[in-house]
Amino acid sequence: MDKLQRTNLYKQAEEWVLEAGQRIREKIDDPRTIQTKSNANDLVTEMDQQTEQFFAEKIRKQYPDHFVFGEEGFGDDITSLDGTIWIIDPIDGTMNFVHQKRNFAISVGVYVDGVGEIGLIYNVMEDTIYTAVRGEGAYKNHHRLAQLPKEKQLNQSIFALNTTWMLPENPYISHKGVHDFVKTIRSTRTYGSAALEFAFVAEGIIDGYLTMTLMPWDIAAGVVILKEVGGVVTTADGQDIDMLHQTTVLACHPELHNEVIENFVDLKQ
Ligand code: 2AM
Ligand code: CA
Repeated sequence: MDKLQRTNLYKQAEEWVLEAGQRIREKIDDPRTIQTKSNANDLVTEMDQQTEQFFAEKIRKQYPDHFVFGEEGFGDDITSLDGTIWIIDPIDGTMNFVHQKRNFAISVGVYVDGVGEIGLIYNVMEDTIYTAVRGEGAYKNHHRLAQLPKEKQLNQSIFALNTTWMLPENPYISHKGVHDFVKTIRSTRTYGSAALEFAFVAEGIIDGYLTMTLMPWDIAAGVVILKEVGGVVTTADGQDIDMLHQTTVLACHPELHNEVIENFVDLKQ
């Protein structure tokens, strides 16, 4: 994909993301149909489904050779990253959408043969859009985001961290490691939308995000955006991210990455 194709695709993707967001805002106070998926706290609403359908229909009509990889199942059955794939979370932070009617995002990443080319994260109720095209920097509301600062110390850092990773019985990460980590860093935040947590690392208002169970659609856009400002994204133990399956994630300032993995991340499996 050349630069012009990337730019045109980005413009189209942004138009659809903004339109989808507008539709959600218009219906934000409508009665909701709330169902659960993998567990009682894994929520989905008719709005998640309608929004993913909106994208799937637009993409299939305009780009019949592209694939759709989405959370709610209206996309294709994706088993490889070959070709052009739109990796879509129609509402990232569904629990926030349901309980708070804010603090959720539309997340769209476009990958070509496994390379993240375009990322868009739209904080719908705040009407704030984070965007990036590979190699051309990252933007918030079309203003270029600064590169992450050259130096950063862990004891002056804020990390996004879901508080459930602090529970001793969590099946993913050793309690001692997380405990020591939380005591070492300056503070933690939990926003409840992985996409927004990535966007905030890219914006430099938090310094990292450590989490254990994300899906490709939660992170596809965020990876593209964060890399453009010099951030590093791997699994929690420093491996390359697998954009087809559930994964752990450490997304952070490059100065902190090794230190976090070596001193604090002790995975249970
Ligand atoms: P979602 O709202 O799209 O489900 C909350 O900490 C973050 O984790 C949100 O981005 C949420 O995405 C994601 N998340 C919640 N439950 C998840 C699950 N079972 N698998 C993968 N991601 C999940
Ligand atoms: Ca979702």
